[in-house]
Amino acid sequence: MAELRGALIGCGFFAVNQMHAWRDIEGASIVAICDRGPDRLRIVGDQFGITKRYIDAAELFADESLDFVDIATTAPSHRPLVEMAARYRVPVICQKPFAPTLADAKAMVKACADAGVPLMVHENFRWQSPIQAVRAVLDSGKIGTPFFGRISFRSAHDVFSGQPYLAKGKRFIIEDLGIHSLDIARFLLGDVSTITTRTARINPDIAGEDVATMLMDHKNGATSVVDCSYATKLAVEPFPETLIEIDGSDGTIRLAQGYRLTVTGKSGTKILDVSPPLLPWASRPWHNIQESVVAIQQHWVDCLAKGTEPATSGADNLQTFALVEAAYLGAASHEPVHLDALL
Ligand code: NAD
Ligand code: 89Y
Repeated sequence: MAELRGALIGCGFFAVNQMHAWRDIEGASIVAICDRGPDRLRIVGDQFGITKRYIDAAELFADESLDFVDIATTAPSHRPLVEMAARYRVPVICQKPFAPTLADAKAMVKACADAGVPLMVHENFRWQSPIQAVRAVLDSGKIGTPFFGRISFRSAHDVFSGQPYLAKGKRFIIEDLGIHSLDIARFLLGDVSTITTRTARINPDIAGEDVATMLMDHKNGATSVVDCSYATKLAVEPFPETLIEIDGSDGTIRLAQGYRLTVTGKSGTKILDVSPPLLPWASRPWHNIQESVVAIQQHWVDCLAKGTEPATSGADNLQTFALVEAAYLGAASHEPVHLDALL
């Protein structure tokens, strides 16, 4: 099959990982880039040898013949850019958070569905190899039927120096990081019927919440706790590890700090090192996230080749995004929120 021709829109902090990953992936390459900021356009264009550069996404779509577009801008621009891709019938990947609101997210899914255009949200955390290892244990049946889960991300890593906009929004940790943890909870334990949320802001220098604790009822009867914090100072900083506990009818799974996976089943306990590989262009501690970028982008290329729906399609991501919206509603009201009322 001929190599897919892609364009990347948004050449900021995280897009560099996506550009590295596209270089590693077989079957696709980035032929043009776009950023409304000339400096970022030049820096990323020069770093990756891309000569076709656009300041305006409309000109990119009008001039280029593309097999897909990869949107790596922040949320406010996602809806107009995804709808533009749909108008030009160009398959589209969109970074998380998918949109500023659930109403926008639903409109974006509809625009792509109506145009017959594949849409994947770059929801990459579930593609981290330690998380995939947990999923594989569940699939093996070793712990039986899961009835409890805890998905935990607690850190004091300074994320604001690389992503200063995170300090300014009224919404912070649920929309930015918790969205990944909520998606992992869905990936491991299935869709959710009800969520109860408490939040706090510990860091006085930011506008949004930096601590969130969420209790969820999954439709299959399991209960989970999703907790995240950027105000947790630990002896050994775990960023960006997601720690997981799952209890099942026949055993337990523990993904502990240092990528140590302990599985206890009927035949005893096994301890595995599920550390992600350090790719040649990656840097610690981001290598866990960086590897998952390669995995999700390869998944996109495979899905386009086979004509199958990506695991984190726009439609799938509405379920994760609805949890974000429900968490903020519940944090404000101190009441449980039923997901069916939002979807
Ligand atoms: P950033 O601000 O560093 O970069 C965004 C870039 O997009 C900027 O250079 C900006 O000029 C450009 N841009 C914005 N609107 C545009 C438009 N309409 N047309 C062209 N260019 C436009 O942001 P970032 O930190 O790289 O984050 C980008 C997205 O990636 C965010 O949604 C963030 O949540 C997400 N992110 C994801 C992960 C992950 O693991 N999935 C990690 C970090 C960030
Ligand atoms: O933006 C966030 C993400 O998606 O992963 C980690 C992060 O960069 C900071 O919380």
